[in-house]
Amino acid sequence: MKNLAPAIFPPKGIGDAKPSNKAVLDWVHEIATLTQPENIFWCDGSEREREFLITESLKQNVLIELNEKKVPRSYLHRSSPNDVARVEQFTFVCTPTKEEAGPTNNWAEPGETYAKLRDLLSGAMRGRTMFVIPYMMGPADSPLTKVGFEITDSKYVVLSLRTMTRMGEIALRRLGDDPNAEWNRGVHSLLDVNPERRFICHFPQDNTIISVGSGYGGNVLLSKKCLALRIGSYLARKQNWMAEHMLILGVESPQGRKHYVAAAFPSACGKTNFAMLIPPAHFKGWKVTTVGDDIGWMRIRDGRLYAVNPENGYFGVVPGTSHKSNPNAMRSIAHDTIYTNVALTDDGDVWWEGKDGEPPAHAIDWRGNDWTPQSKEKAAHPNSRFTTPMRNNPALDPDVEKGEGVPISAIIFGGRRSDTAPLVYQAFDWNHGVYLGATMASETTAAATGAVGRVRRDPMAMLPFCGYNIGDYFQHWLDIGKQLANPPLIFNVNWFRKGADGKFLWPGFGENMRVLKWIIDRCEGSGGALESPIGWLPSPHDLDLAELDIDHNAVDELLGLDHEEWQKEIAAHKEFFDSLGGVVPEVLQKQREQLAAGFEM
Ligand code: OXD
Ligand code: MN
Repeated sequence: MKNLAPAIFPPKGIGDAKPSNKAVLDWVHEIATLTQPENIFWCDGSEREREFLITESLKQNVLIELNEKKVPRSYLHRSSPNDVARVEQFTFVCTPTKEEAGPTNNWAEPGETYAKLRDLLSGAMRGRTMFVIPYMMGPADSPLTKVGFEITDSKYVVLSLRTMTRMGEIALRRLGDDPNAEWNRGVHSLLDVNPERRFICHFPQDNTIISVGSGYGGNVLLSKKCLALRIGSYLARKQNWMAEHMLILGVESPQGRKHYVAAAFPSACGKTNFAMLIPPAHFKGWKVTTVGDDIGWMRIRDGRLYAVNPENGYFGVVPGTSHKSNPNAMRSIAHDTIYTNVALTDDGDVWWEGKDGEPPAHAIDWRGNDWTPQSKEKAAHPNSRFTTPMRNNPALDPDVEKGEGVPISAIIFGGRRSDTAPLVYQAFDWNHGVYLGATMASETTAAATGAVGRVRRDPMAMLPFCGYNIGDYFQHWLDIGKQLANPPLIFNVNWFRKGADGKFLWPGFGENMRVLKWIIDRCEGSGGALESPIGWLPSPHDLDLAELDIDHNAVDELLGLDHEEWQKEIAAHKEFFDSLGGVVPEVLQKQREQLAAGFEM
């Protein structure tokens, strides 16, 4: 086997932050006995450690240094061309019974899967360094915060995790010495980065994740999709909270009134852009701030939902990011960023499709080949990513570290739909909102391997991330609603509707503020709306469209309901529910019947 991650030997004082919790030590010992690493590197998250790992990564070509003047303290990483996205077909939920994993997950029997993974991991770290990374998800003083450990043989994972999580001492302190404390066990090995030996396996009952054969972020930064969502959602149901694939943002009016909103959109549908939105000139004095761009953990407090962002950084899609589409993201990734699979210019800068300015006359593409604007290949992979600390974001919300979280006024669901779904509408109540989430659909993107542009149902944007039976997940949403005296209002948005000419009808990006403003108005009881079979719809004059260059017909189309499209849509809801094989709660089946009846009148 080609040695992909040769061992490194740190100088004294680095790599020796051994935790004292006996349960952790026993587990590390067990994994080391199995994988046979050359040495064990106990990470502490310090600056010295970072410098050492960067130096070693540069030597071993795990990272390429970028031009210090253009992108200070930033690096480029190229993953294997066979390993550039999440692999949903090789992602497993290993619960004792298939029913617990439910109809939307790949299920594998835990005993057999452990045995298979043990075989694959046996001796897998020979000649390599095994890193043990303690990390914490959530603010230091939040009751929702969780501790995890990731064992990995990838320096890229260590360096990325120190951006994406609160890593090192802080996590060890939070865990303490109680051998029965709750913590997540994560094991990752690159193996030989072979798609045939690539498995991302979750054992919710054991709070354990084992990921092998990949070096791509979504498969290997186990804090993120694996812990914060798949295992997180399982724990959330058990412990009566919610782990959701949601951005969280704050909106403050010129008068200083502030609301927080959480929004679930499928992967690569603009969550980061929405979370960092800059209101257009017309909304002078309005401010949008970011709590999180991908994951929200929410709990009930005083009859309301309060949310924290468990992450510490952003792992966002690069292509299309520009000063026009997302100035705050551009500022965030201007320094201290790890880029994965973008193009490298001759002067050591990074480039991608959709970046401001002219393409460079020559670059090295994401695969490491020469590239010119005449090349047929893309310079950056469509799912190329940035890993950047949230503190780089100029619009970071001041309450991002608040342990109690931020109170959520509205939940927004959304997808990428060329037709059918209007720009925005509001659910009649919580249960109807759960139905909107449960029947969400979106055209697929490059965030996962497979066909792009196919409409698929993606309930609450959690299809690839719900760690248990989706029917129980829907029921959990309904049960949470019953406990909320002041539930958030629920909305559905679609920035992506197209006209007959195939062009987007809505300008999107900063202009989405106009939709957000209507949502906030509704939360404050002031915005107008018309009752329709699908929910409360704004009429054109309910939206503030002043100073927006948009055709009246386009607005009518954006807010219109096409009966034929909706008949098809409702039939698709039924087909989807039927495909889940009887797990959908009766309340949601009733919602569908009511919706269908609305179109028969
Ligand atoms: C992500 C994803 O990386 O959803 O956030 O795929
Ligand atoms: Mn995501």
